[in-house]
Amino acid sequence: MKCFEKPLSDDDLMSVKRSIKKWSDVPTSDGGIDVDGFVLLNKMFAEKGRHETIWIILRKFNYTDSLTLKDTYLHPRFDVPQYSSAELSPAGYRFFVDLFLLHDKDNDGGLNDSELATLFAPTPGLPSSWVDSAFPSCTVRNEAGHITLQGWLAQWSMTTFEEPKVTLEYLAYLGFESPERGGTTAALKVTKARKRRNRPGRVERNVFLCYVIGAGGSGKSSLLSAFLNRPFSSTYHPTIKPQTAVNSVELQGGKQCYLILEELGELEPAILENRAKLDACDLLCYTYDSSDPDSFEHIINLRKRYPHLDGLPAVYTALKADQERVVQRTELQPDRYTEDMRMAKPLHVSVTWGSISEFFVHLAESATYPSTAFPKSDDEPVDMTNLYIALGATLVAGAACAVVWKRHMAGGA
Ligand SMILES: Nc1nc2c(ncn2[C@@H]2O[C@H](COP(=O)(O)OP(=O)(O)OP(=O)(O)O)[C@@H](O)[C@H]2O)c(=O)[nH]1
Ligand SMILES: [Mg+2]
Repeated sequence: MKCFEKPLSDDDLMSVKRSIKKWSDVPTSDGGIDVDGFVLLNKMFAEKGRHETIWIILRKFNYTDSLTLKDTYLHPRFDVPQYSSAELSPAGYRFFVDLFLLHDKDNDGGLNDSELATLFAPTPGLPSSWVDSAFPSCTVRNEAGHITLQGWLAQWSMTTFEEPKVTLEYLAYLGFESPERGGTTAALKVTKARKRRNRPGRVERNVFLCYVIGAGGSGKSSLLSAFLNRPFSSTYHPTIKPQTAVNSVELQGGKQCYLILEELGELEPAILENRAKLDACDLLCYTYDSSDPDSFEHIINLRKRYPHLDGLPAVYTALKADQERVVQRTELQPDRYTEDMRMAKPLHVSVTWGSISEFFVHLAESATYPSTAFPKSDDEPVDMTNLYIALGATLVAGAACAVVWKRHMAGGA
């Protein structure tokens, strides 16, 4: 139907199957013919001089005369205007779900190396950005270290957000069929332009980018790894190359979104100076180590050096709350510093606490409702911040209070 735009009659189908059988003992089933049968069929066409039939099939699948995929099919026009972003459409997510399930041959909920190899066989290999980031290390894996369906979808959500053209190219290699015959762009969508960030209300996006910035050793990498549900490790490896972690987060009310956490490493100054990079960023997560007196100062210096950071929504976070809290060697203590800006006070969290997952929901909520992560305006009731005061105090009291936090988080949206 696809190739010749008319159905094959039952008789014709029977005779095709019969010819295949005559030539070899490739099995044919009631359902149809398998890959080997199909290849054999084309071989028969070739040997009988029916080359045009083969070319019709190849061209329908977007091959050129040199047997490569058409450039317009691999690289269709797809523009993402400023302040907008690219995301997968429901058809795009459906395609990647089906692809995962098709290739998870052993049904263990993860793609092992050989399953990944067959999945990517029609492509030039893993996208180069995946190789650079040591795929699948920046997303969710199972105990065996294999990417899960959740991680797979998160990885493609991130790729589409960062490099939509790569997603389009792979959709072509992997054989995405648009329901409306429109090509691979039907698997993507462009989000509504996001201009004024501090306008109250929801940002119409499902994929958010959050830069995690703060002093060396404050616990950023550990936060990224907790986001991917990895067990806590006390060994310290300073981050040099930027590092990302992507996962899905369920917002209050059950809606799901994807959150990309990025630690900037030695590129921190270069990225914070780059307007385009900051435009692409949905939220800043400022971190400091509440057990290190010299940690908070880094945030103060950053805000002084890059005043335009204040144009972005931000969440202040005191990490390592399981450790004893010390006085910061800064003129203003973190609570006072944020209070003076009319910002929410730092949340005290620790990756050693199970409640850390609630913090990621808070980040995703802040990215979705960015006006909540800006200084409070005069006409807003100030007691909104009490939520955070309560949070800071109860959390430091110990992990037992994690439940309290949960209740606060639930009540505070
Ligand atoms: N007790 C405790 N230790 C933590 C916590 N989070 C991180 N650490 C430890 O703090 C050290 C530094 O953590 P990292 O996550 O590597 O810090 P970082 O901010 O990524 O550091 P740079 O990459 O150098 O900027 C490591 O030894 C971690 O194990 C925490 O919540 N509690
Ligand atoms: Mg790090």
